[in-house]
Amino acid sequence: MRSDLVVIGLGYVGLPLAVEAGRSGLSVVGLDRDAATVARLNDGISHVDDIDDATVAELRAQGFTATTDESVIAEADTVVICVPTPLAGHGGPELVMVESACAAISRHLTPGTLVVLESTTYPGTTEEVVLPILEGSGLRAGTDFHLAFSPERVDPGNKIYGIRNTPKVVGGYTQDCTTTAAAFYGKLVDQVVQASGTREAEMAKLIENTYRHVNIALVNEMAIFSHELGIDLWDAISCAATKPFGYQAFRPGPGVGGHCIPIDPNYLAHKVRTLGYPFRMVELAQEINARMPRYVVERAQQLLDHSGTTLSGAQVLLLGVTYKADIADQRETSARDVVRRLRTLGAEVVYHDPHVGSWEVDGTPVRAVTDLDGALGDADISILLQRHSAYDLAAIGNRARLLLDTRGSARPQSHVVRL
Ligand code: SAJ
Repeated sequence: MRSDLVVIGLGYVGLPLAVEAGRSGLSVVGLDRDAATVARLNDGISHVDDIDDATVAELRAQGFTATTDESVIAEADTVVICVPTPLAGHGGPELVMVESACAAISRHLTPGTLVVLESTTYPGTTEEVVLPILEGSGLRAGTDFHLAFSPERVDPGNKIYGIRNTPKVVGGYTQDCTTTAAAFYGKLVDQVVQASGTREAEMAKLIENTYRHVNIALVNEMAIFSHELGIDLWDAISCAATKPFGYQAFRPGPGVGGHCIPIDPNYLAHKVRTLGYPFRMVELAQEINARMPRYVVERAQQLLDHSGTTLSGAQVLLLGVTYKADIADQRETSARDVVRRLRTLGAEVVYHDPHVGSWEVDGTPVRAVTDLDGALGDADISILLQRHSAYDLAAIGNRARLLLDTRGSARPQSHVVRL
C-alpha cells in the first residue's frame, strides 16, 4: 500500500517528524533497523523523551506502522533519513548508518520519489555521499527522483518550539528538488525556508550550533580569568543581557554536553581540514569547553582546602548529571568527566538527579542518593551541575555545608560559591 512518507530512523528526530506528519494527515510508515524499537512503537510505547505513549497511540490510530522491512520504501512518495551521525574517530561524522539507509533506498527507489537527508553532517555529504549511492539504483537525481537536505531543529525538552512552529530549511540538488521538498514540508510546518542548495542547508545547521559552541566557550574562558580577577562574571553577563539588541547571553557551565553542540561543529572543522588548514575557532572552543569539568574540580578542591578539608577522601555530592536541565538525556554530559577527575583525586562521589535513577561512569556505578536533605548535610561539598527546576536552590544553599554552583543560580553566601 502506498504511503506519503517513510521515515528512516525513529529516534529523537524521526519519531517527532512521523508524529507531525501523521497529525498533518499524511500516511506514514516508520522504518528502523532495531526490531525492539519497532515492536515497542507498534505496541504504542515511546522511547523518545519528548514523545509520550499517548502520542504514539494517536499516531498508530492515524494508521502509522513501524517496520524493519525496507521494501516499504518502494511504496513511498517521500523518504526522509533521520539516522544518527555520531562523531567518528577522524573528527567527522560516522556516516555508516546514513550509507546503509541510502543503500536500502537505492534497492527500492522508484521514479518520482523525494529523498531528504535530515541527519546532521558536514557540507557536501548529500551530493558527495548520498547521491552516488542513490544513483546506484540506475535513477538520476534531479531527473528521475528528487534529492534534498533539511537540517533537523529538534530541541529536546523545548515545550514551546516543535516541528510545526520551527521554520524548516530545505536545500535541493536542483531548484526543482528544492521546490518539491518545500512542498512536502509545507504540509507539516508553518514556515519553509528555501536554501540555494544542499550545501547551504547543511551549512545552516552547523552555523546555528557552532555559534552556540563558540559563544559558550567564550564565557567559559571568561569565567576562569574573571574569578582570578575578582570579577562576578554572572552579574556582568546579567548586565550585558539588558542590551536589547546585538547581544545574546550565554553563561558559563561545567562543560558542554548533548548530541548537537559539542558534536556538530566538529563536522565543519573536519571538512575545513580537507582544505589543509584548521577551523581554529571551533578547535579552540572545543579545547576550552572540554577543560571545564577539570576546572570545576579544581575550584571544588580550592574550596575544600580553604575549609581545611582535602579532596582526597572527601564526600562530594553532584546535583544534576544530565547534559542540560529538566531532561533525562545524558549524552556527552560533562558530569561524566567531573566524576572521572574526582575519582582520580580520591574523592567519594555520590549524585542526585530527579531524572536519573541509576548511573555509572566507566563501568563503575555512582551511588544515587534519594534523601537530598540528608546528602547535602553529609557531603563535604555539593556541586550543582544542572539547574533542574525541581531543585529548591534556597533550601539547597541553606542545607549544603559547602556548595559550588556551576550555573550561577544559587544566592551567593559564605559557603555558596558560583563558578
Ligand atoms: N550550555 C552552557 N551555557 C549556555 C548554554 C548551554 O554551558 O549558555 C551548555 C548546556 O548546559 C548543555 C550544552 O551547553 O550542556 C548544550 O546546551 P544547548 O542549550 O545548546 O542545548 P542542546 O544541546 O539541546 O541544543 C539544542 C540545539 N538544537 C538543535 O540542534 C536542533 C540548539 O541548536 C538549540 O539552540 C538548543 O537546543 C536550545 O536553544 O535549547
